Amino acid sequence: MIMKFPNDFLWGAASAAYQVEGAYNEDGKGLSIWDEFSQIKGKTKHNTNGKVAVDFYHHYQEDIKLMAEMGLKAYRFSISWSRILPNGEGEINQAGLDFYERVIDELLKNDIEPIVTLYHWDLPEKLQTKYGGWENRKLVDLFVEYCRILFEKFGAKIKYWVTFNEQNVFTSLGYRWASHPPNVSDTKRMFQANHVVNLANAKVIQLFHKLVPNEKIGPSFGYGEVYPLTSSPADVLAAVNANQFNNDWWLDVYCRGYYPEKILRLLKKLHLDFEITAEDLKVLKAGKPDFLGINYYHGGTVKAPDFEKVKNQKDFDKTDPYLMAADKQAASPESYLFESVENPYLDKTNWGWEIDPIGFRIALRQVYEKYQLPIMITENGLGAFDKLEDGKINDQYRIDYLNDHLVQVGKAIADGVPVLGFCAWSFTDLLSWLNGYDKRYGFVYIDRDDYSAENLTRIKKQSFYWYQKIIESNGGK
Ligand code: BGP
Repeated sequence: MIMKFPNDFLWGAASAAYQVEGAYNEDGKGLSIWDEFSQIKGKTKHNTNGKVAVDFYHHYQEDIKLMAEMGLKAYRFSISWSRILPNGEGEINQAGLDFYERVIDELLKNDIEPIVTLYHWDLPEKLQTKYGGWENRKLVDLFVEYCRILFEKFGAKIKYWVTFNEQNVFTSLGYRWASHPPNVSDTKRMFQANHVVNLANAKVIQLFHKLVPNEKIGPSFGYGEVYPLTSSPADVLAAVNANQFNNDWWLDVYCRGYYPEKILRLLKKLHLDFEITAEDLKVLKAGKPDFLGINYYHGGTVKAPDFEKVKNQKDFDKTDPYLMAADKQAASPESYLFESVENPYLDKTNWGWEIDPIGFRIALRQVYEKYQLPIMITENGLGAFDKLEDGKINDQYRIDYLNDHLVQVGKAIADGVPVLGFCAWSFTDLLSWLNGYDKRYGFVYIDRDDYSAENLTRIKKQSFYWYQKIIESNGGK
């Protein structure tokens, strides 16, 4: 790769507490909704869970030593709310704060910039059972209080903070598709929970700007550019709709403080709307981020919806589709806007995710040109079945994938997009939320399988040495 990256470019890697830490009930940690959800049979592959994960909790020094050896400039990790506040509110667990302080200090000692995510999906279980989780506005203040503790404690040490990781993903999968906690499948409830998260995001940003005025904060969004299947104007319009529904629905709120009007009107028509007060609008407008975190894996392709098909949906009632539909999913806003199709030009990973490096450049251009905020790439990487052979892992496919994506990041920078850094997903192998431990992402192999966590030995993959060279040469010579 021969690209020009800024001199202070943050070559990084990313992870999340539940996926790496383990020690799920040690040193006073409370349970999270993921600790509970993973107990429900059949929800995750082989019923895997994060009880041990890759035991970063006890291996953090060893892992940070490897990061330093690689030359990593930044490490993005998340803080587990229930390690700080076992009940989500009330008494602070000092041992939890101490753990993160040790991690942060160890990173700083090794000249690695810590990038801290405040919420990567592991809500304290008590807040779900006591208040009903994100559907309840009470969560806004509780989240702000939790963050206040962290800003006061670590504000002087951390330059980059991420509010919510992929709000689009955890609200959809958790409240609409019941494949994440809290295991709900109700589209209306999803929109309600999503609005509460938006308020929490904006309020925390406001607090941050008051308490830590010199540093930066923003959400990490799971962005995917949506293409039209053909150049037929109806398909192009469908892609405009899909981009608004899948991307602007969140990014407009983060960056402009309001929801896209077209989607709001559609939700109203489908009785999927939610309460937005005048005060809410003020809050959303006042909580603008300093940068946007972008997680990029893949985009999508759409064609114009077949309205005849929509009308003929089982139990569809033209006057009141939401209330009359026996299956609430029949009131699908997407079916009025676009129909998702396969892209005939793109290959896929073993897990069926399209591989689209040029889409990355398009995404970065679109996001920057629209919102004019610096971008931190907070995730990008390839999940694969890696094989340990003669003590080595030759993951050339991962090198190719990352190289192709980084080339496009370099081109986007040359196009004029201010990209602050690139956090590969991930540094070590870790738990994939639903796929267990055999979908591997790391530069460092962790010797464990789905069923046992016996040795957890760390082994550097081929890609480790490749990324080391990329960092050393600031993008390659
Ligand atoms: C993102 C999440 C990460 C990570 C990644 C890979 O959506 O922010 O936490 O898990 O996707 O996903 P998966 O593990 O499903 O392959």
